Amino acid sequence: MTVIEVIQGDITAVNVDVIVNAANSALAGGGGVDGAIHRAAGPGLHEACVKIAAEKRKGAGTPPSEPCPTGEAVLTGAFNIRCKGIIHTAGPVWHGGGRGESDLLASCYRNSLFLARQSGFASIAFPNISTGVYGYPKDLAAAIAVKAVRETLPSCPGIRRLVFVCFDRENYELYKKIIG
Ligand code: AR6
Repeated sequence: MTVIEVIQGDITAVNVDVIVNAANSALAGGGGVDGAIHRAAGPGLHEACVKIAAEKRKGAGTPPSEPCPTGEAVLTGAFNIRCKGIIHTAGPVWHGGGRGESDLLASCYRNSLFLARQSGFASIAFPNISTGVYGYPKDLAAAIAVKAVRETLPSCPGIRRLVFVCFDRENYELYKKIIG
């Protein structure tokens, strides 16, 4: 059984094996949690993202595939952050719900967990993907996140602890209510 926790705080300071970044499909860096993770990790993280982006673009056909298509996940080192790795996933931009947003958001959680399992990590922390700049309604996103991890964790027995790290009070209250 995996322990699921909810905390309010900064994901760069959470003591887990791997933290998840709400990135963009270009792995180009940005604001919000992505900005906080890049600042805490230092310039090595940017270099790692540039390298992955270059490799993905080189190996692709026409048009070249994005470094991290929406709903998918890639792993880098953690550099100056005190964990073993960082999983970058690109959440969907909210367009009103008719463009597959819920499936794409669930895929972010599922694919991040599969990547953590494949890498042998025993604990993982998630931010509230897509609920900042990407505009996903927080209540809908929280329900999808919890459902996706509850459905996926049984196939990831090595992951013993999962932490939802909520930055804002509203998300924290929503997750507390769902998880109990
Ligand atoms: N720790 C944990 N959560 C945080 C932190 C932090 N230090 N800082 C912000 N959040 P956002 P998105 C919360 O906008 O909506 C970036 O520019 C925040 O309160 O970071 O998926 C990327 O490069 C919110 O609940 O990510 C992409 O271009 C949640 O993190 C784009 O934004 C997600 O907000 C991705 O947008």
